[in-house]
Amino acid sequence: MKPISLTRFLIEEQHAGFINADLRLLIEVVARACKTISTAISKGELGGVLGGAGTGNIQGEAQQKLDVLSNEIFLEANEWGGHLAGLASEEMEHSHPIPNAYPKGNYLLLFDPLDGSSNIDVNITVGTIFSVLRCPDGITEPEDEHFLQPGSAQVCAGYASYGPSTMLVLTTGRGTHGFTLDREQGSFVMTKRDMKIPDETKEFSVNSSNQRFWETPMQTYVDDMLKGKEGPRGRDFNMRWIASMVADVHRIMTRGGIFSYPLDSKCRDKGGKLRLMYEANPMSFLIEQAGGAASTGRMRMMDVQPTGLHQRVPVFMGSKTEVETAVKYHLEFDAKNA
Ligand code: AHM
Ligand code: MG
Repeated sequence: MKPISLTRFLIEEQHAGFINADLRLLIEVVARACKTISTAISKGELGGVLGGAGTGNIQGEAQQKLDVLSNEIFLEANEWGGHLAGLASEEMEHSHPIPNAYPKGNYLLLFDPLDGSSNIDVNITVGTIFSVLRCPDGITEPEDEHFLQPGSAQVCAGYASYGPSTMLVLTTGRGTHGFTLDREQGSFVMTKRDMKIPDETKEFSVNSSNQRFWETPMQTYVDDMLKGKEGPRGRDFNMRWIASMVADVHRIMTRGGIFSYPLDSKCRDKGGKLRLMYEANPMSFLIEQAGGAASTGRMRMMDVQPTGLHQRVPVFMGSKTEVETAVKYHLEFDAKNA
């Protein structure tokens, strides 16, 4: 079958009644913004976009020039199209309602414009993550509280992975599909329809330099994997950690595995390291739609009722059986220590 473009895929989804014209436009605009970010990243040092911006975001993290630039690209691209009521980003303390000068739509867009920022300056894959929610009925000027909907309310989620090739991976609730950027044509082309994550895996992804800070059940879970064939898991495991969630999740989306950023004593007060609304939830939606599972270690990620725009959570996602195993370690520990 001849590969189809993202545009054709979306138009066909619209004609079949699965998405409406506004959501189609929204996804097209997001894809265009990702292309612009991809172009900036691919220029590397020549584009003058590497290095620190000299500013910090609300979460106390030093911003890179590309964090700031990608955030501006997303805001600029999405403000005027008439498909959104508001936006929220990792890089902005509060949500951003669409200015009155522009037409307004019914969707809310949340995004991490440049995920894996620590990898920018070393030419390793980074990404953009986004999540789309409906604006509650009757609200024309959404505030932070209107974004606080569980992941199960998402109507669309996706990420762009800026690696050796740029990919856009997308779900609107009917499977997860991958598109590769054809730079000569300037368009995303479907290269993976209906991605499926293998249920079982022998590969885990975690920053094990944090091991001594983890909770006991996480320590036991990883110890048991490291014991390999001779241990309780009865098989050898491999480990990968890119420190770009998009790149690690994309590998898992392609060949299976479990990605984890667990609770540890350094981030316990904050609830975890990764952010629920624009990192964990959109990735969970994509993973579940590809047959995988996503959990906090104690409950389904997409059932978490959010309490803050920048809320953090522990994360376990990927191959279904492996995520269930990780959750079992946590729940059994909790039951014994109740
Ligand atoms: P960022 O959004 O500020 O880039 O932070 C999120 C990133 C994830 O992409 C990645 O999985 C994690 O932070 C890496 O953390 P660490 O440096 O602790 O390994
Ligand atoms: Mg991030």
